[in-house]
Amino acid sequence: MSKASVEEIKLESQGLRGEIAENFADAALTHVDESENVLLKFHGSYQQDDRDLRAALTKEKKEKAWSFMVRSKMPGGRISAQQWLIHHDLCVLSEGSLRLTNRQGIQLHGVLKGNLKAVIAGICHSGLTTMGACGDVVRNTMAPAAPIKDAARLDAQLLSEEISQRFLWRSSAYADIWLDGEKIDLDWAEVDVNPDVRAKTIAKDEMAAEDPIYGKLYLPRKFKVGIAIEPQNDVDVFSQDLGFIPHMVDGNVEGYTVTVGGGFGMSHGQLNTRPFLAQPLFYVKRENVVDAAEAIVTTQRDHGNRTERKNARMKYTVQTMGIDGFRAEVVSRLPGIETFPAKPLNFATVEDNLGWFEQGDGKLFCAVYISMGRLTNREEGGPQYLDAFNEIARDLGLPFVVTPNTNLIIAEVAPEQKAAVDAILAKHQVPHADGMTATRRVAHACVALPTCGLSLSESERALPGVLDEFDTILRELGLENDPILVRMTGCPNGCGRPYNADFGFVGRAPNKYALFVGGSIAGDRLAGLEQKVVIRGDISATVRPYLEAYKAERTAGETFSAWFGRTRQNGEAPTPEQFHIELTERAAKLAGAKADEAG
Ligand code: SRM
Ligand code: SF4
Repeated sequence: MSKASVEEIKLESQGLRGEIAENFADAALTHVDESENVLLKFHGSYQQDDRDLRAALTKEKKEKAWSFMVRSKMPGGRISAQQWLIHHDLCVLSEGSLRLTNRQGIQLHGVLKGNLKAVIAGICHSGLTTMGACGDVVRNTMAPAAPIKDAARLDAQLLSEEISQRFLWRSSAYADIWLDGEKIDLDWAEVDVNPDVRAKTIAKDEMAAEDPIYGKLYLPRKFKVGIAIEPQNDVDVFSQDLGFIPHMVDGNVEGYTVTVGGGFGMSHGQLNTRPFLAQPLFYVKRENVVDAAEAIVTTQRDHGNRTERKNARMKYTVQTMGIDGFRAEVVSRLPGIETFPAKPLNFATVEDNLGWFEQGDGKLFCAVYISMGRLTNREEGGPQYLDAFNEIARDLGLPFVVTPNTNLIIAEVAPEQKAAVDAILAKHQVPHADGMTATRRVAHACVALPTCGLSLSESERALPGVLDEFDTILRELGLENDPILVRMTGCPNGCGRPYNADFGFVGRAPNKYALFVGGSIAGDRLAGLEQKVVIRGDISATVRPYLEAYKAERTAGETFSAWFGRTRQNGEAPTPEQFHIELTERAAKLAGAKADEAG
């Protein structure tokens, strides 16, 4: 679909309504038109087909095995026990698993067309929403996962809810199509939510003729917001279009440093597309933060590229305008609001802290490792994830938090409930992360096959096996406790955030990955393309020399990221421009060269 046509579909959609309702009313249709699929994304769903079956069905001249992915949106990943139970029950209308996403949402896959309305309505009745989970709008706002009750974290969560509320799209289409026009109060979470900012599905009486922020064309492209608290960068703030980092004065949040222009999508070999890390824009006082967000979003709305979707993300707008030009434009949209120079930022890790911790209010939380974020009941002794969390929600009434590394936190645990939580986890064979290598604990893969229509290779189904191989080498070298960030994606779109990892595997064909090395466990440095093609079977042999060199050359306590920066990058992280030159030169050098030549 050409870019112009997406813009046209939005323009003519009458508030993102299109003919979705008509398509869904027609039970004879197994799937929807492509233009309705474009609009459906704004409602939080993607039409997909089972790629495992595609070739056989094509051969048999049968139509694709169509279904829908549904994405729930939860600012800061917060979900109450009741909301969890509803999601759990909705599994029966899907292929049977819940997939935690690395933007702290939840996806159901394999929902048949006839069940989509029930699933979306069910999620809304739980008090969450799918509205704006996908599409050219502000997506789920990320916030630090750990439910620690300190001023910084409480404010970060509150801010994520304020941003979510401000940037919901305004049209009755959502309620009309999925909820029979009914208005539903959305209760984002039960954990420390300020009642004043509880979001609402937009009802008819709140309708504007045209969306007050998005207009008729919405944004040129998806838009992602994350809030991080130093030194833990769990939300990967530099990968976000828009990031916020709080600054504390006398124990309270005085304001936030604002970063702009991060984003990871790129296309192999298309040198006008590439990942960027966000740059500091300015610092604003707390009371002005959401207005500053709106000024940035509307700057992107008005200046983003609407003719070429590949270059439509805000990262390109920032590059085109220059950070100073972009800042000047944003500031001009903030009359009467003072902005200040950004504060220095210092992050140490993108990891989740797994295991039991105190919340600071007498209660505890337990962060549980979930392999690739996929919650199923594994057979034959594997973890019964679905049963375990269902039981914890149902019998103990405890809420959860989805982390940006697709793990799950059991929150608000009273000390006397700890033993019961541990017993349920043990009963359902949910492993504690204690014995795992530090690399496995932080690794992530995007969904890819069989549901993702864009995947070029396996990712979620491949990384566990790759990690087995990493584990063998790491244990052999005595590096099992060194956090080395390994991320994988099934295509260059970068959903698994591979471009700032120590090792990023980016799918380019079945069993073939481009290898990026040299990002940072802190999430603040881009990796460079090291090898254009690594065959799946050669991954061990390819990474071993790096790990051996790290083992031999590292100084006491030096992380892999720090070692790589010191020895391979002259102690300097590559700037985005250097990364681009690297990629360009290497890509040129590699053109026509042997597939396994190092770039
Ligand atoms: Fe993503 C598209 C899955 C986080 C960059 N992403 C997709 C789609 C919807 C495929 C499609 O367009 O048909 C994937 C659905 C697969 C499936 O079957 O479920 C998909 N993305 C995911 C998730 C589920 C991966 C995961 O392992 O958790 C994440 C959902 C997050 C959420 O709850 O909203 C997910 N996607 C990301 C991230 C990471 C992040 O946001 O922190 C990125 C890189 C950061 C960025 O946006 O730059 C990311 N996804 C993309 C892109 C490339 C965007 C670009 O600027 O070029 C696409 C393709 C597109 O938009 O055209 C994409
Ligand atoms: Fe699909 Fe590519 Fe995203 Fe993986 S990175 S989920 S393959 S779009």
